Amino acid sequence: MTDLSVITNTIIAGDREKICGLVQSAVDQGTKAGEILNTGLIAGMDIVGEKMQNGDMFIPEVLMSAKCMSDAVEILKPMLTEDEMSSSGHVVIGTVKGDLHDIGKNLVGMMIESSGFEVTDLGPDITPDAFIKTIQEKNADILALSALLTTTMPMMQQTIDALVESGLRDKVKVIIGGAPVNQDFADKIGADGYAPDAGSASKLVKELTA
Ligand code: B12
Repeated sequence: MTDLSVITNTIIAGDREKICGLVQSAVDQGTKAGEILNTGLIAGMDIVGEKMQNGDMFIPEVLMSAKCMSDAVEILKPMLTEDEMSSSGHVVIGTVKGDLHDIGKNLVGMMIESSGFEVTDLGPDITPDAFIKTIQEKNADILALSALLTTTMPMMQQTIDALVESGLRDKVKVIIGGAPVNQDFADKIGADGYAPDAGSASKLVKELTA
């Protein structure tokens, strides 16, 4: 039987050369795809998230781990049953209108996806209407908004206001992040949560959907 802690450690190390071979050999030895995913891979990304939060891992390393995770999931996908594939919830993420910064938002999306959620990433410069349309289409549980400019922070408020007007506010939790925003601002605009980095963002999403 494969020792899944080796897969967990390879995810943490972000070793893309090794991960696919290890996952394939676990499959060949009869380990169930769902077990490899949960006990090996997701467990690794959970630790990556904690390490990022504590300042023990930095963005380039986290990106390598997230890429490792995607490679491994590609191998497992055809073998996962519908039940094992079922996600913990659907997250719509984007950078608000007027703001083209997307590096941090991409990382947050990858971390959330790696922890077992379905993610629809709309990209940067997204209007409130586009967010609302996608939330309806995907029946999303969480809306994650990013802003990197002080001038686009008010667009987060406008997006939440539009959500209230559309009647969807009670159906979806809103989280925000980005360098100029903080917990006080999140409280002020009526968001449900704020996280300072991608590791804590995926933890926050889990808490809000628990
Ligand atoms: C890269 C960059 C750009 C690139 C963006 C490329 C891209 N594809 O993203 C380009 C060159 C396009 C750019 C343009 C501009 N930029 Co710029 N840019 C930066 C820079 C150097 C890095 C940003 C970054 O990617 N950081 C790395 C990521 C990983 O960190 P992060 O974004 O903070 O994300 C983390 C957290 O904040 C959090 N997070 C982020 N989003 C979310 C969302 C949720 C839901 C959660 C929970 C958490 C979360 O998790 C992330 C991962 O841990 C910053 C300076 C800086 N050091 O931050 C300036 C900076 C943000 N830019 C700035 C400015 C002024 C501009 C321009 C106006 C410049 C100009 N005069 O044209 C334009 C604006 C264009 C526009 N309309 O958006 C200013 C903003 C000042 C302010 N307070 O408003 C900064 C701070 C530079 C400065 N010191 O002046 N920029």
